[in-house]
Amino acid sequence: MIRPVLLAGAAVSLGLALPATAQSPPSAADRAAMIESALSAAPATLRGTVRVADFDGNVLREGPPGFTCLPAPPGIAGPMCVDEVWMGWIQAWSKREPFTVPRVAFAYMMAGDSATGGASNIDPHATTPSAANDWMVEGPHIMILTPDAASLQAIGAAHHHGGPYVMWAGTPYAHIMVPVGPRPEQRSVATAR
Ligand SMILES: [Cu+2]
Repeated sequence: MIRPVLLAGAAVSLGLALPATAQSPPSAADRAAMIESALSAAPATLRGTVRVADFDGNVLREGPPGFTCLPAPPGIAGPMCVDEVWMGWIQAWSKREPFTVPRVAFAYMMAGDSATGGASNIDPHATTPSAANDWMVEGPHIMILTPDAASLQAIGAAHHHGGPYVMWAGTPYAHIMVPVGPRPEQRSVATAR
């Protein structure tokens, strides 16, 4: 479950096309809800200790260097736990800045995308499903960044065979998606009349 109202400020700093809202420090209940959302993305091996932050960079729970879990942003993707390289990737993606993958890097989305989230598999900046943008609501998955363009090419973008595939191929934000759980119901696409 996601709570978009709580995360409206976060969406603004993520660069999503949502109306700006006044920022105030999250209440204790909001913090608890964000932590619960963020930790739903963690594998059991990290859940007990991992750092939790919001998209404004506020640390909601301290943890060791390495992974940071983030709550689900409203309307896109889902909660995720990312390493340091992926943190830089999120910044670059949200600000539409260049990004060069320095090394293999990992992210967990063990809760999958939010039912009201997901992403276009081809357009890194699409914010809603369309008939043309191959919108995906993925189930539980792991995400891998690699500087190896040949590997991305070999894996390819086709995502209906159950195995790994590349999201946002041919962009600076290309990454490997590794499904590890059932794919949920997909969002419906608004059609023009
Ligand atoms: Cu993902």
